[in-house]
Amino acid sequence: MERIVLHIDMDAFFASVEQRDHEEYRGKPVIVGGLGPRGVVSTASYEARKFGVHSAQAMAIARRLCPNAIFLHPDHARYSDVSRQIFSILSRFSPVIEQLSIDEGFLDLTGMERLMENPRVYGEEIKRAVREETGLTASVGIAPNKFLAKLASDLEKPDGLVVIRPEDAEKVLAPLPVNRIFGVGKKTEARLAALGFRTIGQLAAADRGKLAQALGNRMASQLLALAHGLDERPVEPRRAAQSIGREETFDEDIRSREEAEKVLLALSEEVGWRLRRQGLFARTITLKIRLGSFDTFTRQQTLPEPIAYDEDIFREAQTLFRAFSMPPGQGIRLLGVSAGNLSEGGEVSLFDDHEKKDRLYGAIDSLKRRFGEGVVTRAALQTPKQ
Ligand code: TTP
Ligand code: MG
Repeated sequence: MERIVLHIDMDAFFASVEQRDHEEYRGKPVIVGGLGPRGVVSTASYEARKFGVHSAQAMAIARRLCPNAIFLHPDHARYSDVSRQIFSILSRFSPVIEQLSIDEGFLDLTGMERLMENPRVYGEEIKRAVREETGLTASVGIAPNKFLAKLASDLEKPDGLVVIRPEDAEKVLAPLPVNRIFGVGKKTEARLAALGFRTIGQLAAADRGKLAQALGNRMASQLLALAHGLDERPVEPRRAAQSIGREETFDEDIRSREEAEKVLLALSEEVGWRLRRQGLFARTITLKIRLGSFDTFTRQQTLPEPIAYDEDIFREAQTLFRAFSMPPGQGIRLLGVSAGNLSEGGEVSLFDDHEKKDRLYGAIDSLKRRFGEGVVTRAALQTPKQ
């Protein structure tokens, strides 16, 4: 059966919330992200993007490109509230919603033809409801599957609405670069370029046997299907988790930094395992420290790349911990590590870069599934207590 899938993605989400809530920021370049020396841009308003500022860029570079921008620290709690409001609006328009991240999701509109005049008008109604009730603009794509719907929502950002009809899919795809296919990162792009494929149209016309020889059967078929605009993945109703965290309170306050780092490693491994089990990646790592005095501190780092491996999570938690200056004479009562700003990273790591690590973690995770979480831990945790 022909499906109708709608993808909606808020425009410059964090920055737009800030501009909505502060009249004096409107029409001006606004950059949201980590403001410390290792800070990374979470997002930039469209006014700031004109200067070349973009998500995941080092804040130091953004400052150089656009020194007169308004620089803001992200207020995740507020963005999460707005996100909840958006998804509750969307739930009036389809019973089947898959939330992909804080500001984007898929709606399955298949079978709802009688409820809507036509998909475009329905898309306009959804955009209007979101705008009127939240004061924010969104971009919408409507197509016969997820791949095309997501691609469509991006084509006329911001405030866009693009419908790709099944019969137009290949025509729309043909001129686009191959990296518009999800899962095609820098490495796959380079491999495809070496084979002479730069556009999706060129890839669609590729000889299957030759492609399989170069890239393996599985990847060749996946790429070819997508290049022809075919994607069978269903819209799977679910709510994206906002964050995944683990914390531990100690019977006796911890006084050695080394001891604390061992706990952080264990917590990072648990968080990593939970992320990977759900196919999620995180762009923010938060460290929580509660002292013997019950004073509680959180420190947060936003990252250029989404992560899910234990060692990456631990590295961030450790860096945050080392930068934390402990008030003298205090012990640590509780430590916590949490991963936020979650996205479905499965797509990002589908093909390249992570293959080796994915195999390693695949093995570790399958042991954990079979024998319980405690079965595999790192060498550093097994050294006897001094
Ligand atoms: P996106 O939807 O990727 O970006 P955006 O909404 O800011 O801009 P647009 O969709 O119009 O291109 O991400 C949604 C939010 O997630 C974004 O506002 C901030 C956060 N985010 C990060 O913190 N780090 C990142 O690297 C990215 C891409 C997004
Ligand atoms: Mg967005």
